[in-house]
Formats: sequence, C-alpha cells, structure tokens
Amino acid sequence: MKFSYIANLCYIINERGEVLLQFKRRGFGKGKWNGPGGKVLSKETVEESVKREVKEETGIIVKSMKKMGELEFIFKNKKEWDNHCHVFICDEFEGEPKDRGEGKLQWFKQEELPLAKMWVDDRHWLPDVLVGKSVKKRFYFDQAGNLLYHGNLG
Ligand code: 6U4
Repeated sequence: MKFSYIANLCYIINERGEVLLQFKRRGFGKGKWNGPGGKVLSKETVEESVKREVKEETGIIVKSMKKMGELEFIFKNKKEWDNHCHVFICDEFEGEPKDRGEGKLQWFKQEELPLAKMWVDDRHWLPDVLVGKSVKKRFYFDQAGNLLYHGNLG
C-alpha cells in the first residue's frame, strides 16, 4: 500500500482522565473535533513529529508518549489524502492547552466524547485506545468523508 503521507494523532489525558481535543478551524478535517497531530516531516521521527505538532497546536510539551496503534485512511479517487497514521496517548506533559490558531481546545470526559462531530471512524477505535487497547485498522472513505468500509490490519 502506497500512502501520500505519514501522519500522527496524539490523545493527551489529564490527571482527571479527560482527553484533549481540538475543533479544527482549517485544513484537513475542518469542522471536526480531533486529537492534535499532523503530517510527519521527512527530517523527523514519528515521536519527534508528535512533540512538534502537539507543541504547535496546543502549547503543551509532551514528556512521554505511548504508541497505541496504526490506522490506514484511504480515500476513493483521492490518493493525495491517503495517509498512514500512528496513534499515541500521552499522560506525562507540561503546560496548559492554549489555542494557537488551529482550533479551539477542550478537555472531554472519556464517556462524553463528541463522536457525532468527529471523524466517523473514531467511534470504531478511539474508545478502545483511551482504555489502553492497541488498534490496527484500515478505513476506506469517499471524498465526502462517508465511511465505505473498515477492517482490521493483518
Ligand atoms: P499540517 O500540515 O501537519 O499542519 P494538519 O491540517 O494539521 O496539517 P494533516 O492534513 O497534516 O493535518 O494531517 C491530517 C491529520 O488528521 C492527522 O493528524 C491525522 C488526522 N486524520 C486524518 N484522517 C483522519 C480520520 N479519518 N480520523 C481521525 N483523524 C484523521 O481521527
């Protein structure tokens, strides 16, 4: 499988067990709540990329992170959107979330995730990741973001 880019998503969890999400104001996933993250640049490792994206988008400094899985997002007739995404959780960090212009930031209780306003795949894996279960899945969308197929990665 050939992907247009490698991406990451990082779910920061505070001492109350709440998870930090961002309402994206622009770019890919505009108008949806999502974890901080973005494209992995060619000069950096995936972990370096997580630290950079989280810092850029929230001001938070990730002290340590745990790899929770891999997701493949594939789009019908939109090869340039296809991405392989590495998922992390982080409960060791410094600083308070500050909106840096990419989108409003908010802590959510794990049982009150705004799933109806998130990518439609998230309900199939995010609750598991937040309770410590690893995921390896593939999602196939149309250009409008409707989910056409999903399955486990071998
Ligand atoms: P950069 O250029 O890195 O600032 P950005 O708009 O932050 O761009 P992008 O396009 O680089 O994001 O990366 C896409 C982001 O969206 C990654 O964090 C992965 C995430 N993402 C993509 N498809 C997703 C999906 N179906 N479900 C989900 N997150 C998805 O939860």
